[in-house]
Amino acid sequence: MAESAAKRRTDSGGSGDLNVEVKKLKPDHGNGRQEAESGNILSAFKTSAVLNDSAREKIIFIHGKVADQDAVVILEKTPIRQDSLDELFSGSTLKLEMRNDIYSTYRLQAPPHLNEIKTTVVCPATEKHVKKYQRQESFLVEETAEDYQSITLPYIQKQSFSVQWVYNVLEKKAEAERILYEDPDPQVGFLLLPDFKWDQKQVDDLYLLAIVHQRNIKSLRDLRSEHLPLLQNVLQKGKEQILQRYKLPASQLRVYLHYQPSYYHLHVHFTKLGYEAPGCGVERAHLLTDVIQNLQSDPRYYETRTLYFPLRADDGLLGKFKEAGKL
Ligand code: GTA
Repeated sequence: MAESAAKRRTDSGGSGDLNVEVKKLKPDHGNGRQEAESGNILSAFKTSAVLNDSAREKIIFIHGKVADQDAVVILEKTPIRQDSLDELFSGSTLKLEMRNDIYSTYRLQAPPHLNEIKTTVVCPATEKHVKKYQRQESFLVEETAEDYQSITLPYIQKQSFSVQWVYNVLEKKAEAERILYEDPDPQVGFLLLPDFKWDQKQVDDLYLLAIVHQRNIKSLRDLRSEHLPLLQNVLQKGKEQILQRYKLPASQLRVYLHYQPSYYHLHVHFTKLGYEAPGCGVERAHLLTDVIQNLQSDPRYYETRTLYFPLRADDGLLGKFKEAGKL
């Protein structure tokens, strides 16, 4: 996140008081009907542990409880927008910290609407969510085609995160107003919408997701040459939409799939090239253009190849690879 981080504020505002306004979302029990309420879900949040934090990225992942339900809260300082600078300079109070020769430092107190904290709440959170956000060592796994069939596939069929949120998006039961584009074709169609990591305030950290309509493609591993029209369509129309809406040409985009993903319904990440999005490293991200070429040269490329990916120390799948003597 180096480029964006450099643009973020370095004054944390001090006390750690949680005085943020959030929309309270009633758990939707899987049917996607969410009711927005005014109020502050975090006023009832009791912190039990900080799972991870980064002073450089200005982000903290917290585990706690809301009533008797486990929850994970992610607080993240957002980048300073260029178009807010005039208001920031004229509408803030400035407190001098020190002055020395030509150098001086201040604490700038910005108007509240220019000093928001992006807040993500996962509630109720499963143990798997808590583990996902916890700081942990990672290990690189080597997965042959046979390992996928005997270790990974049985594991993900039983243990993966629910994809209910994906179905809610596809069925317009949630986030319908956030959808930027839809190609409704059942075979090659997809929806394009902002990833929930992006607050859409600036394009510096642009992050969109393309979620395909086909429901039987779990991940990169399931891709075959028959999926080429789908992948080409996502790449082409995704790029066109981003150029039209955000004036970003394809040369400014990183378009990729994760292997392993967290959610086993095929989706493609579109991020701005200069933004180091979580999970964009070579050990996890596969450029869509490479995926297309690999399938063009070998229709069974992803069925047969050994694939490498990182897993966190207490990931159950890592345990399965260890049990099988693969690590
Ligand atoms: N629009 O409800 C949703 C939603 N959910 C539940 C997930 N996503 C959603 N988008 C919308 N609505 O990019 C997004 C995720 C992710 C993508 C799934 O779907 O933000 P993936 O299957 O390849 O899984 O992609 P991935 O990349 O592991 O998931 P994720 O959540 O991005 O986690 C990777 C790492 O990113 C985490 O370990 C953590 O370090 C970091 N991270 C996660 N969430 C946040 C956050 N809110 N803010 C900052 N960093 C985060």
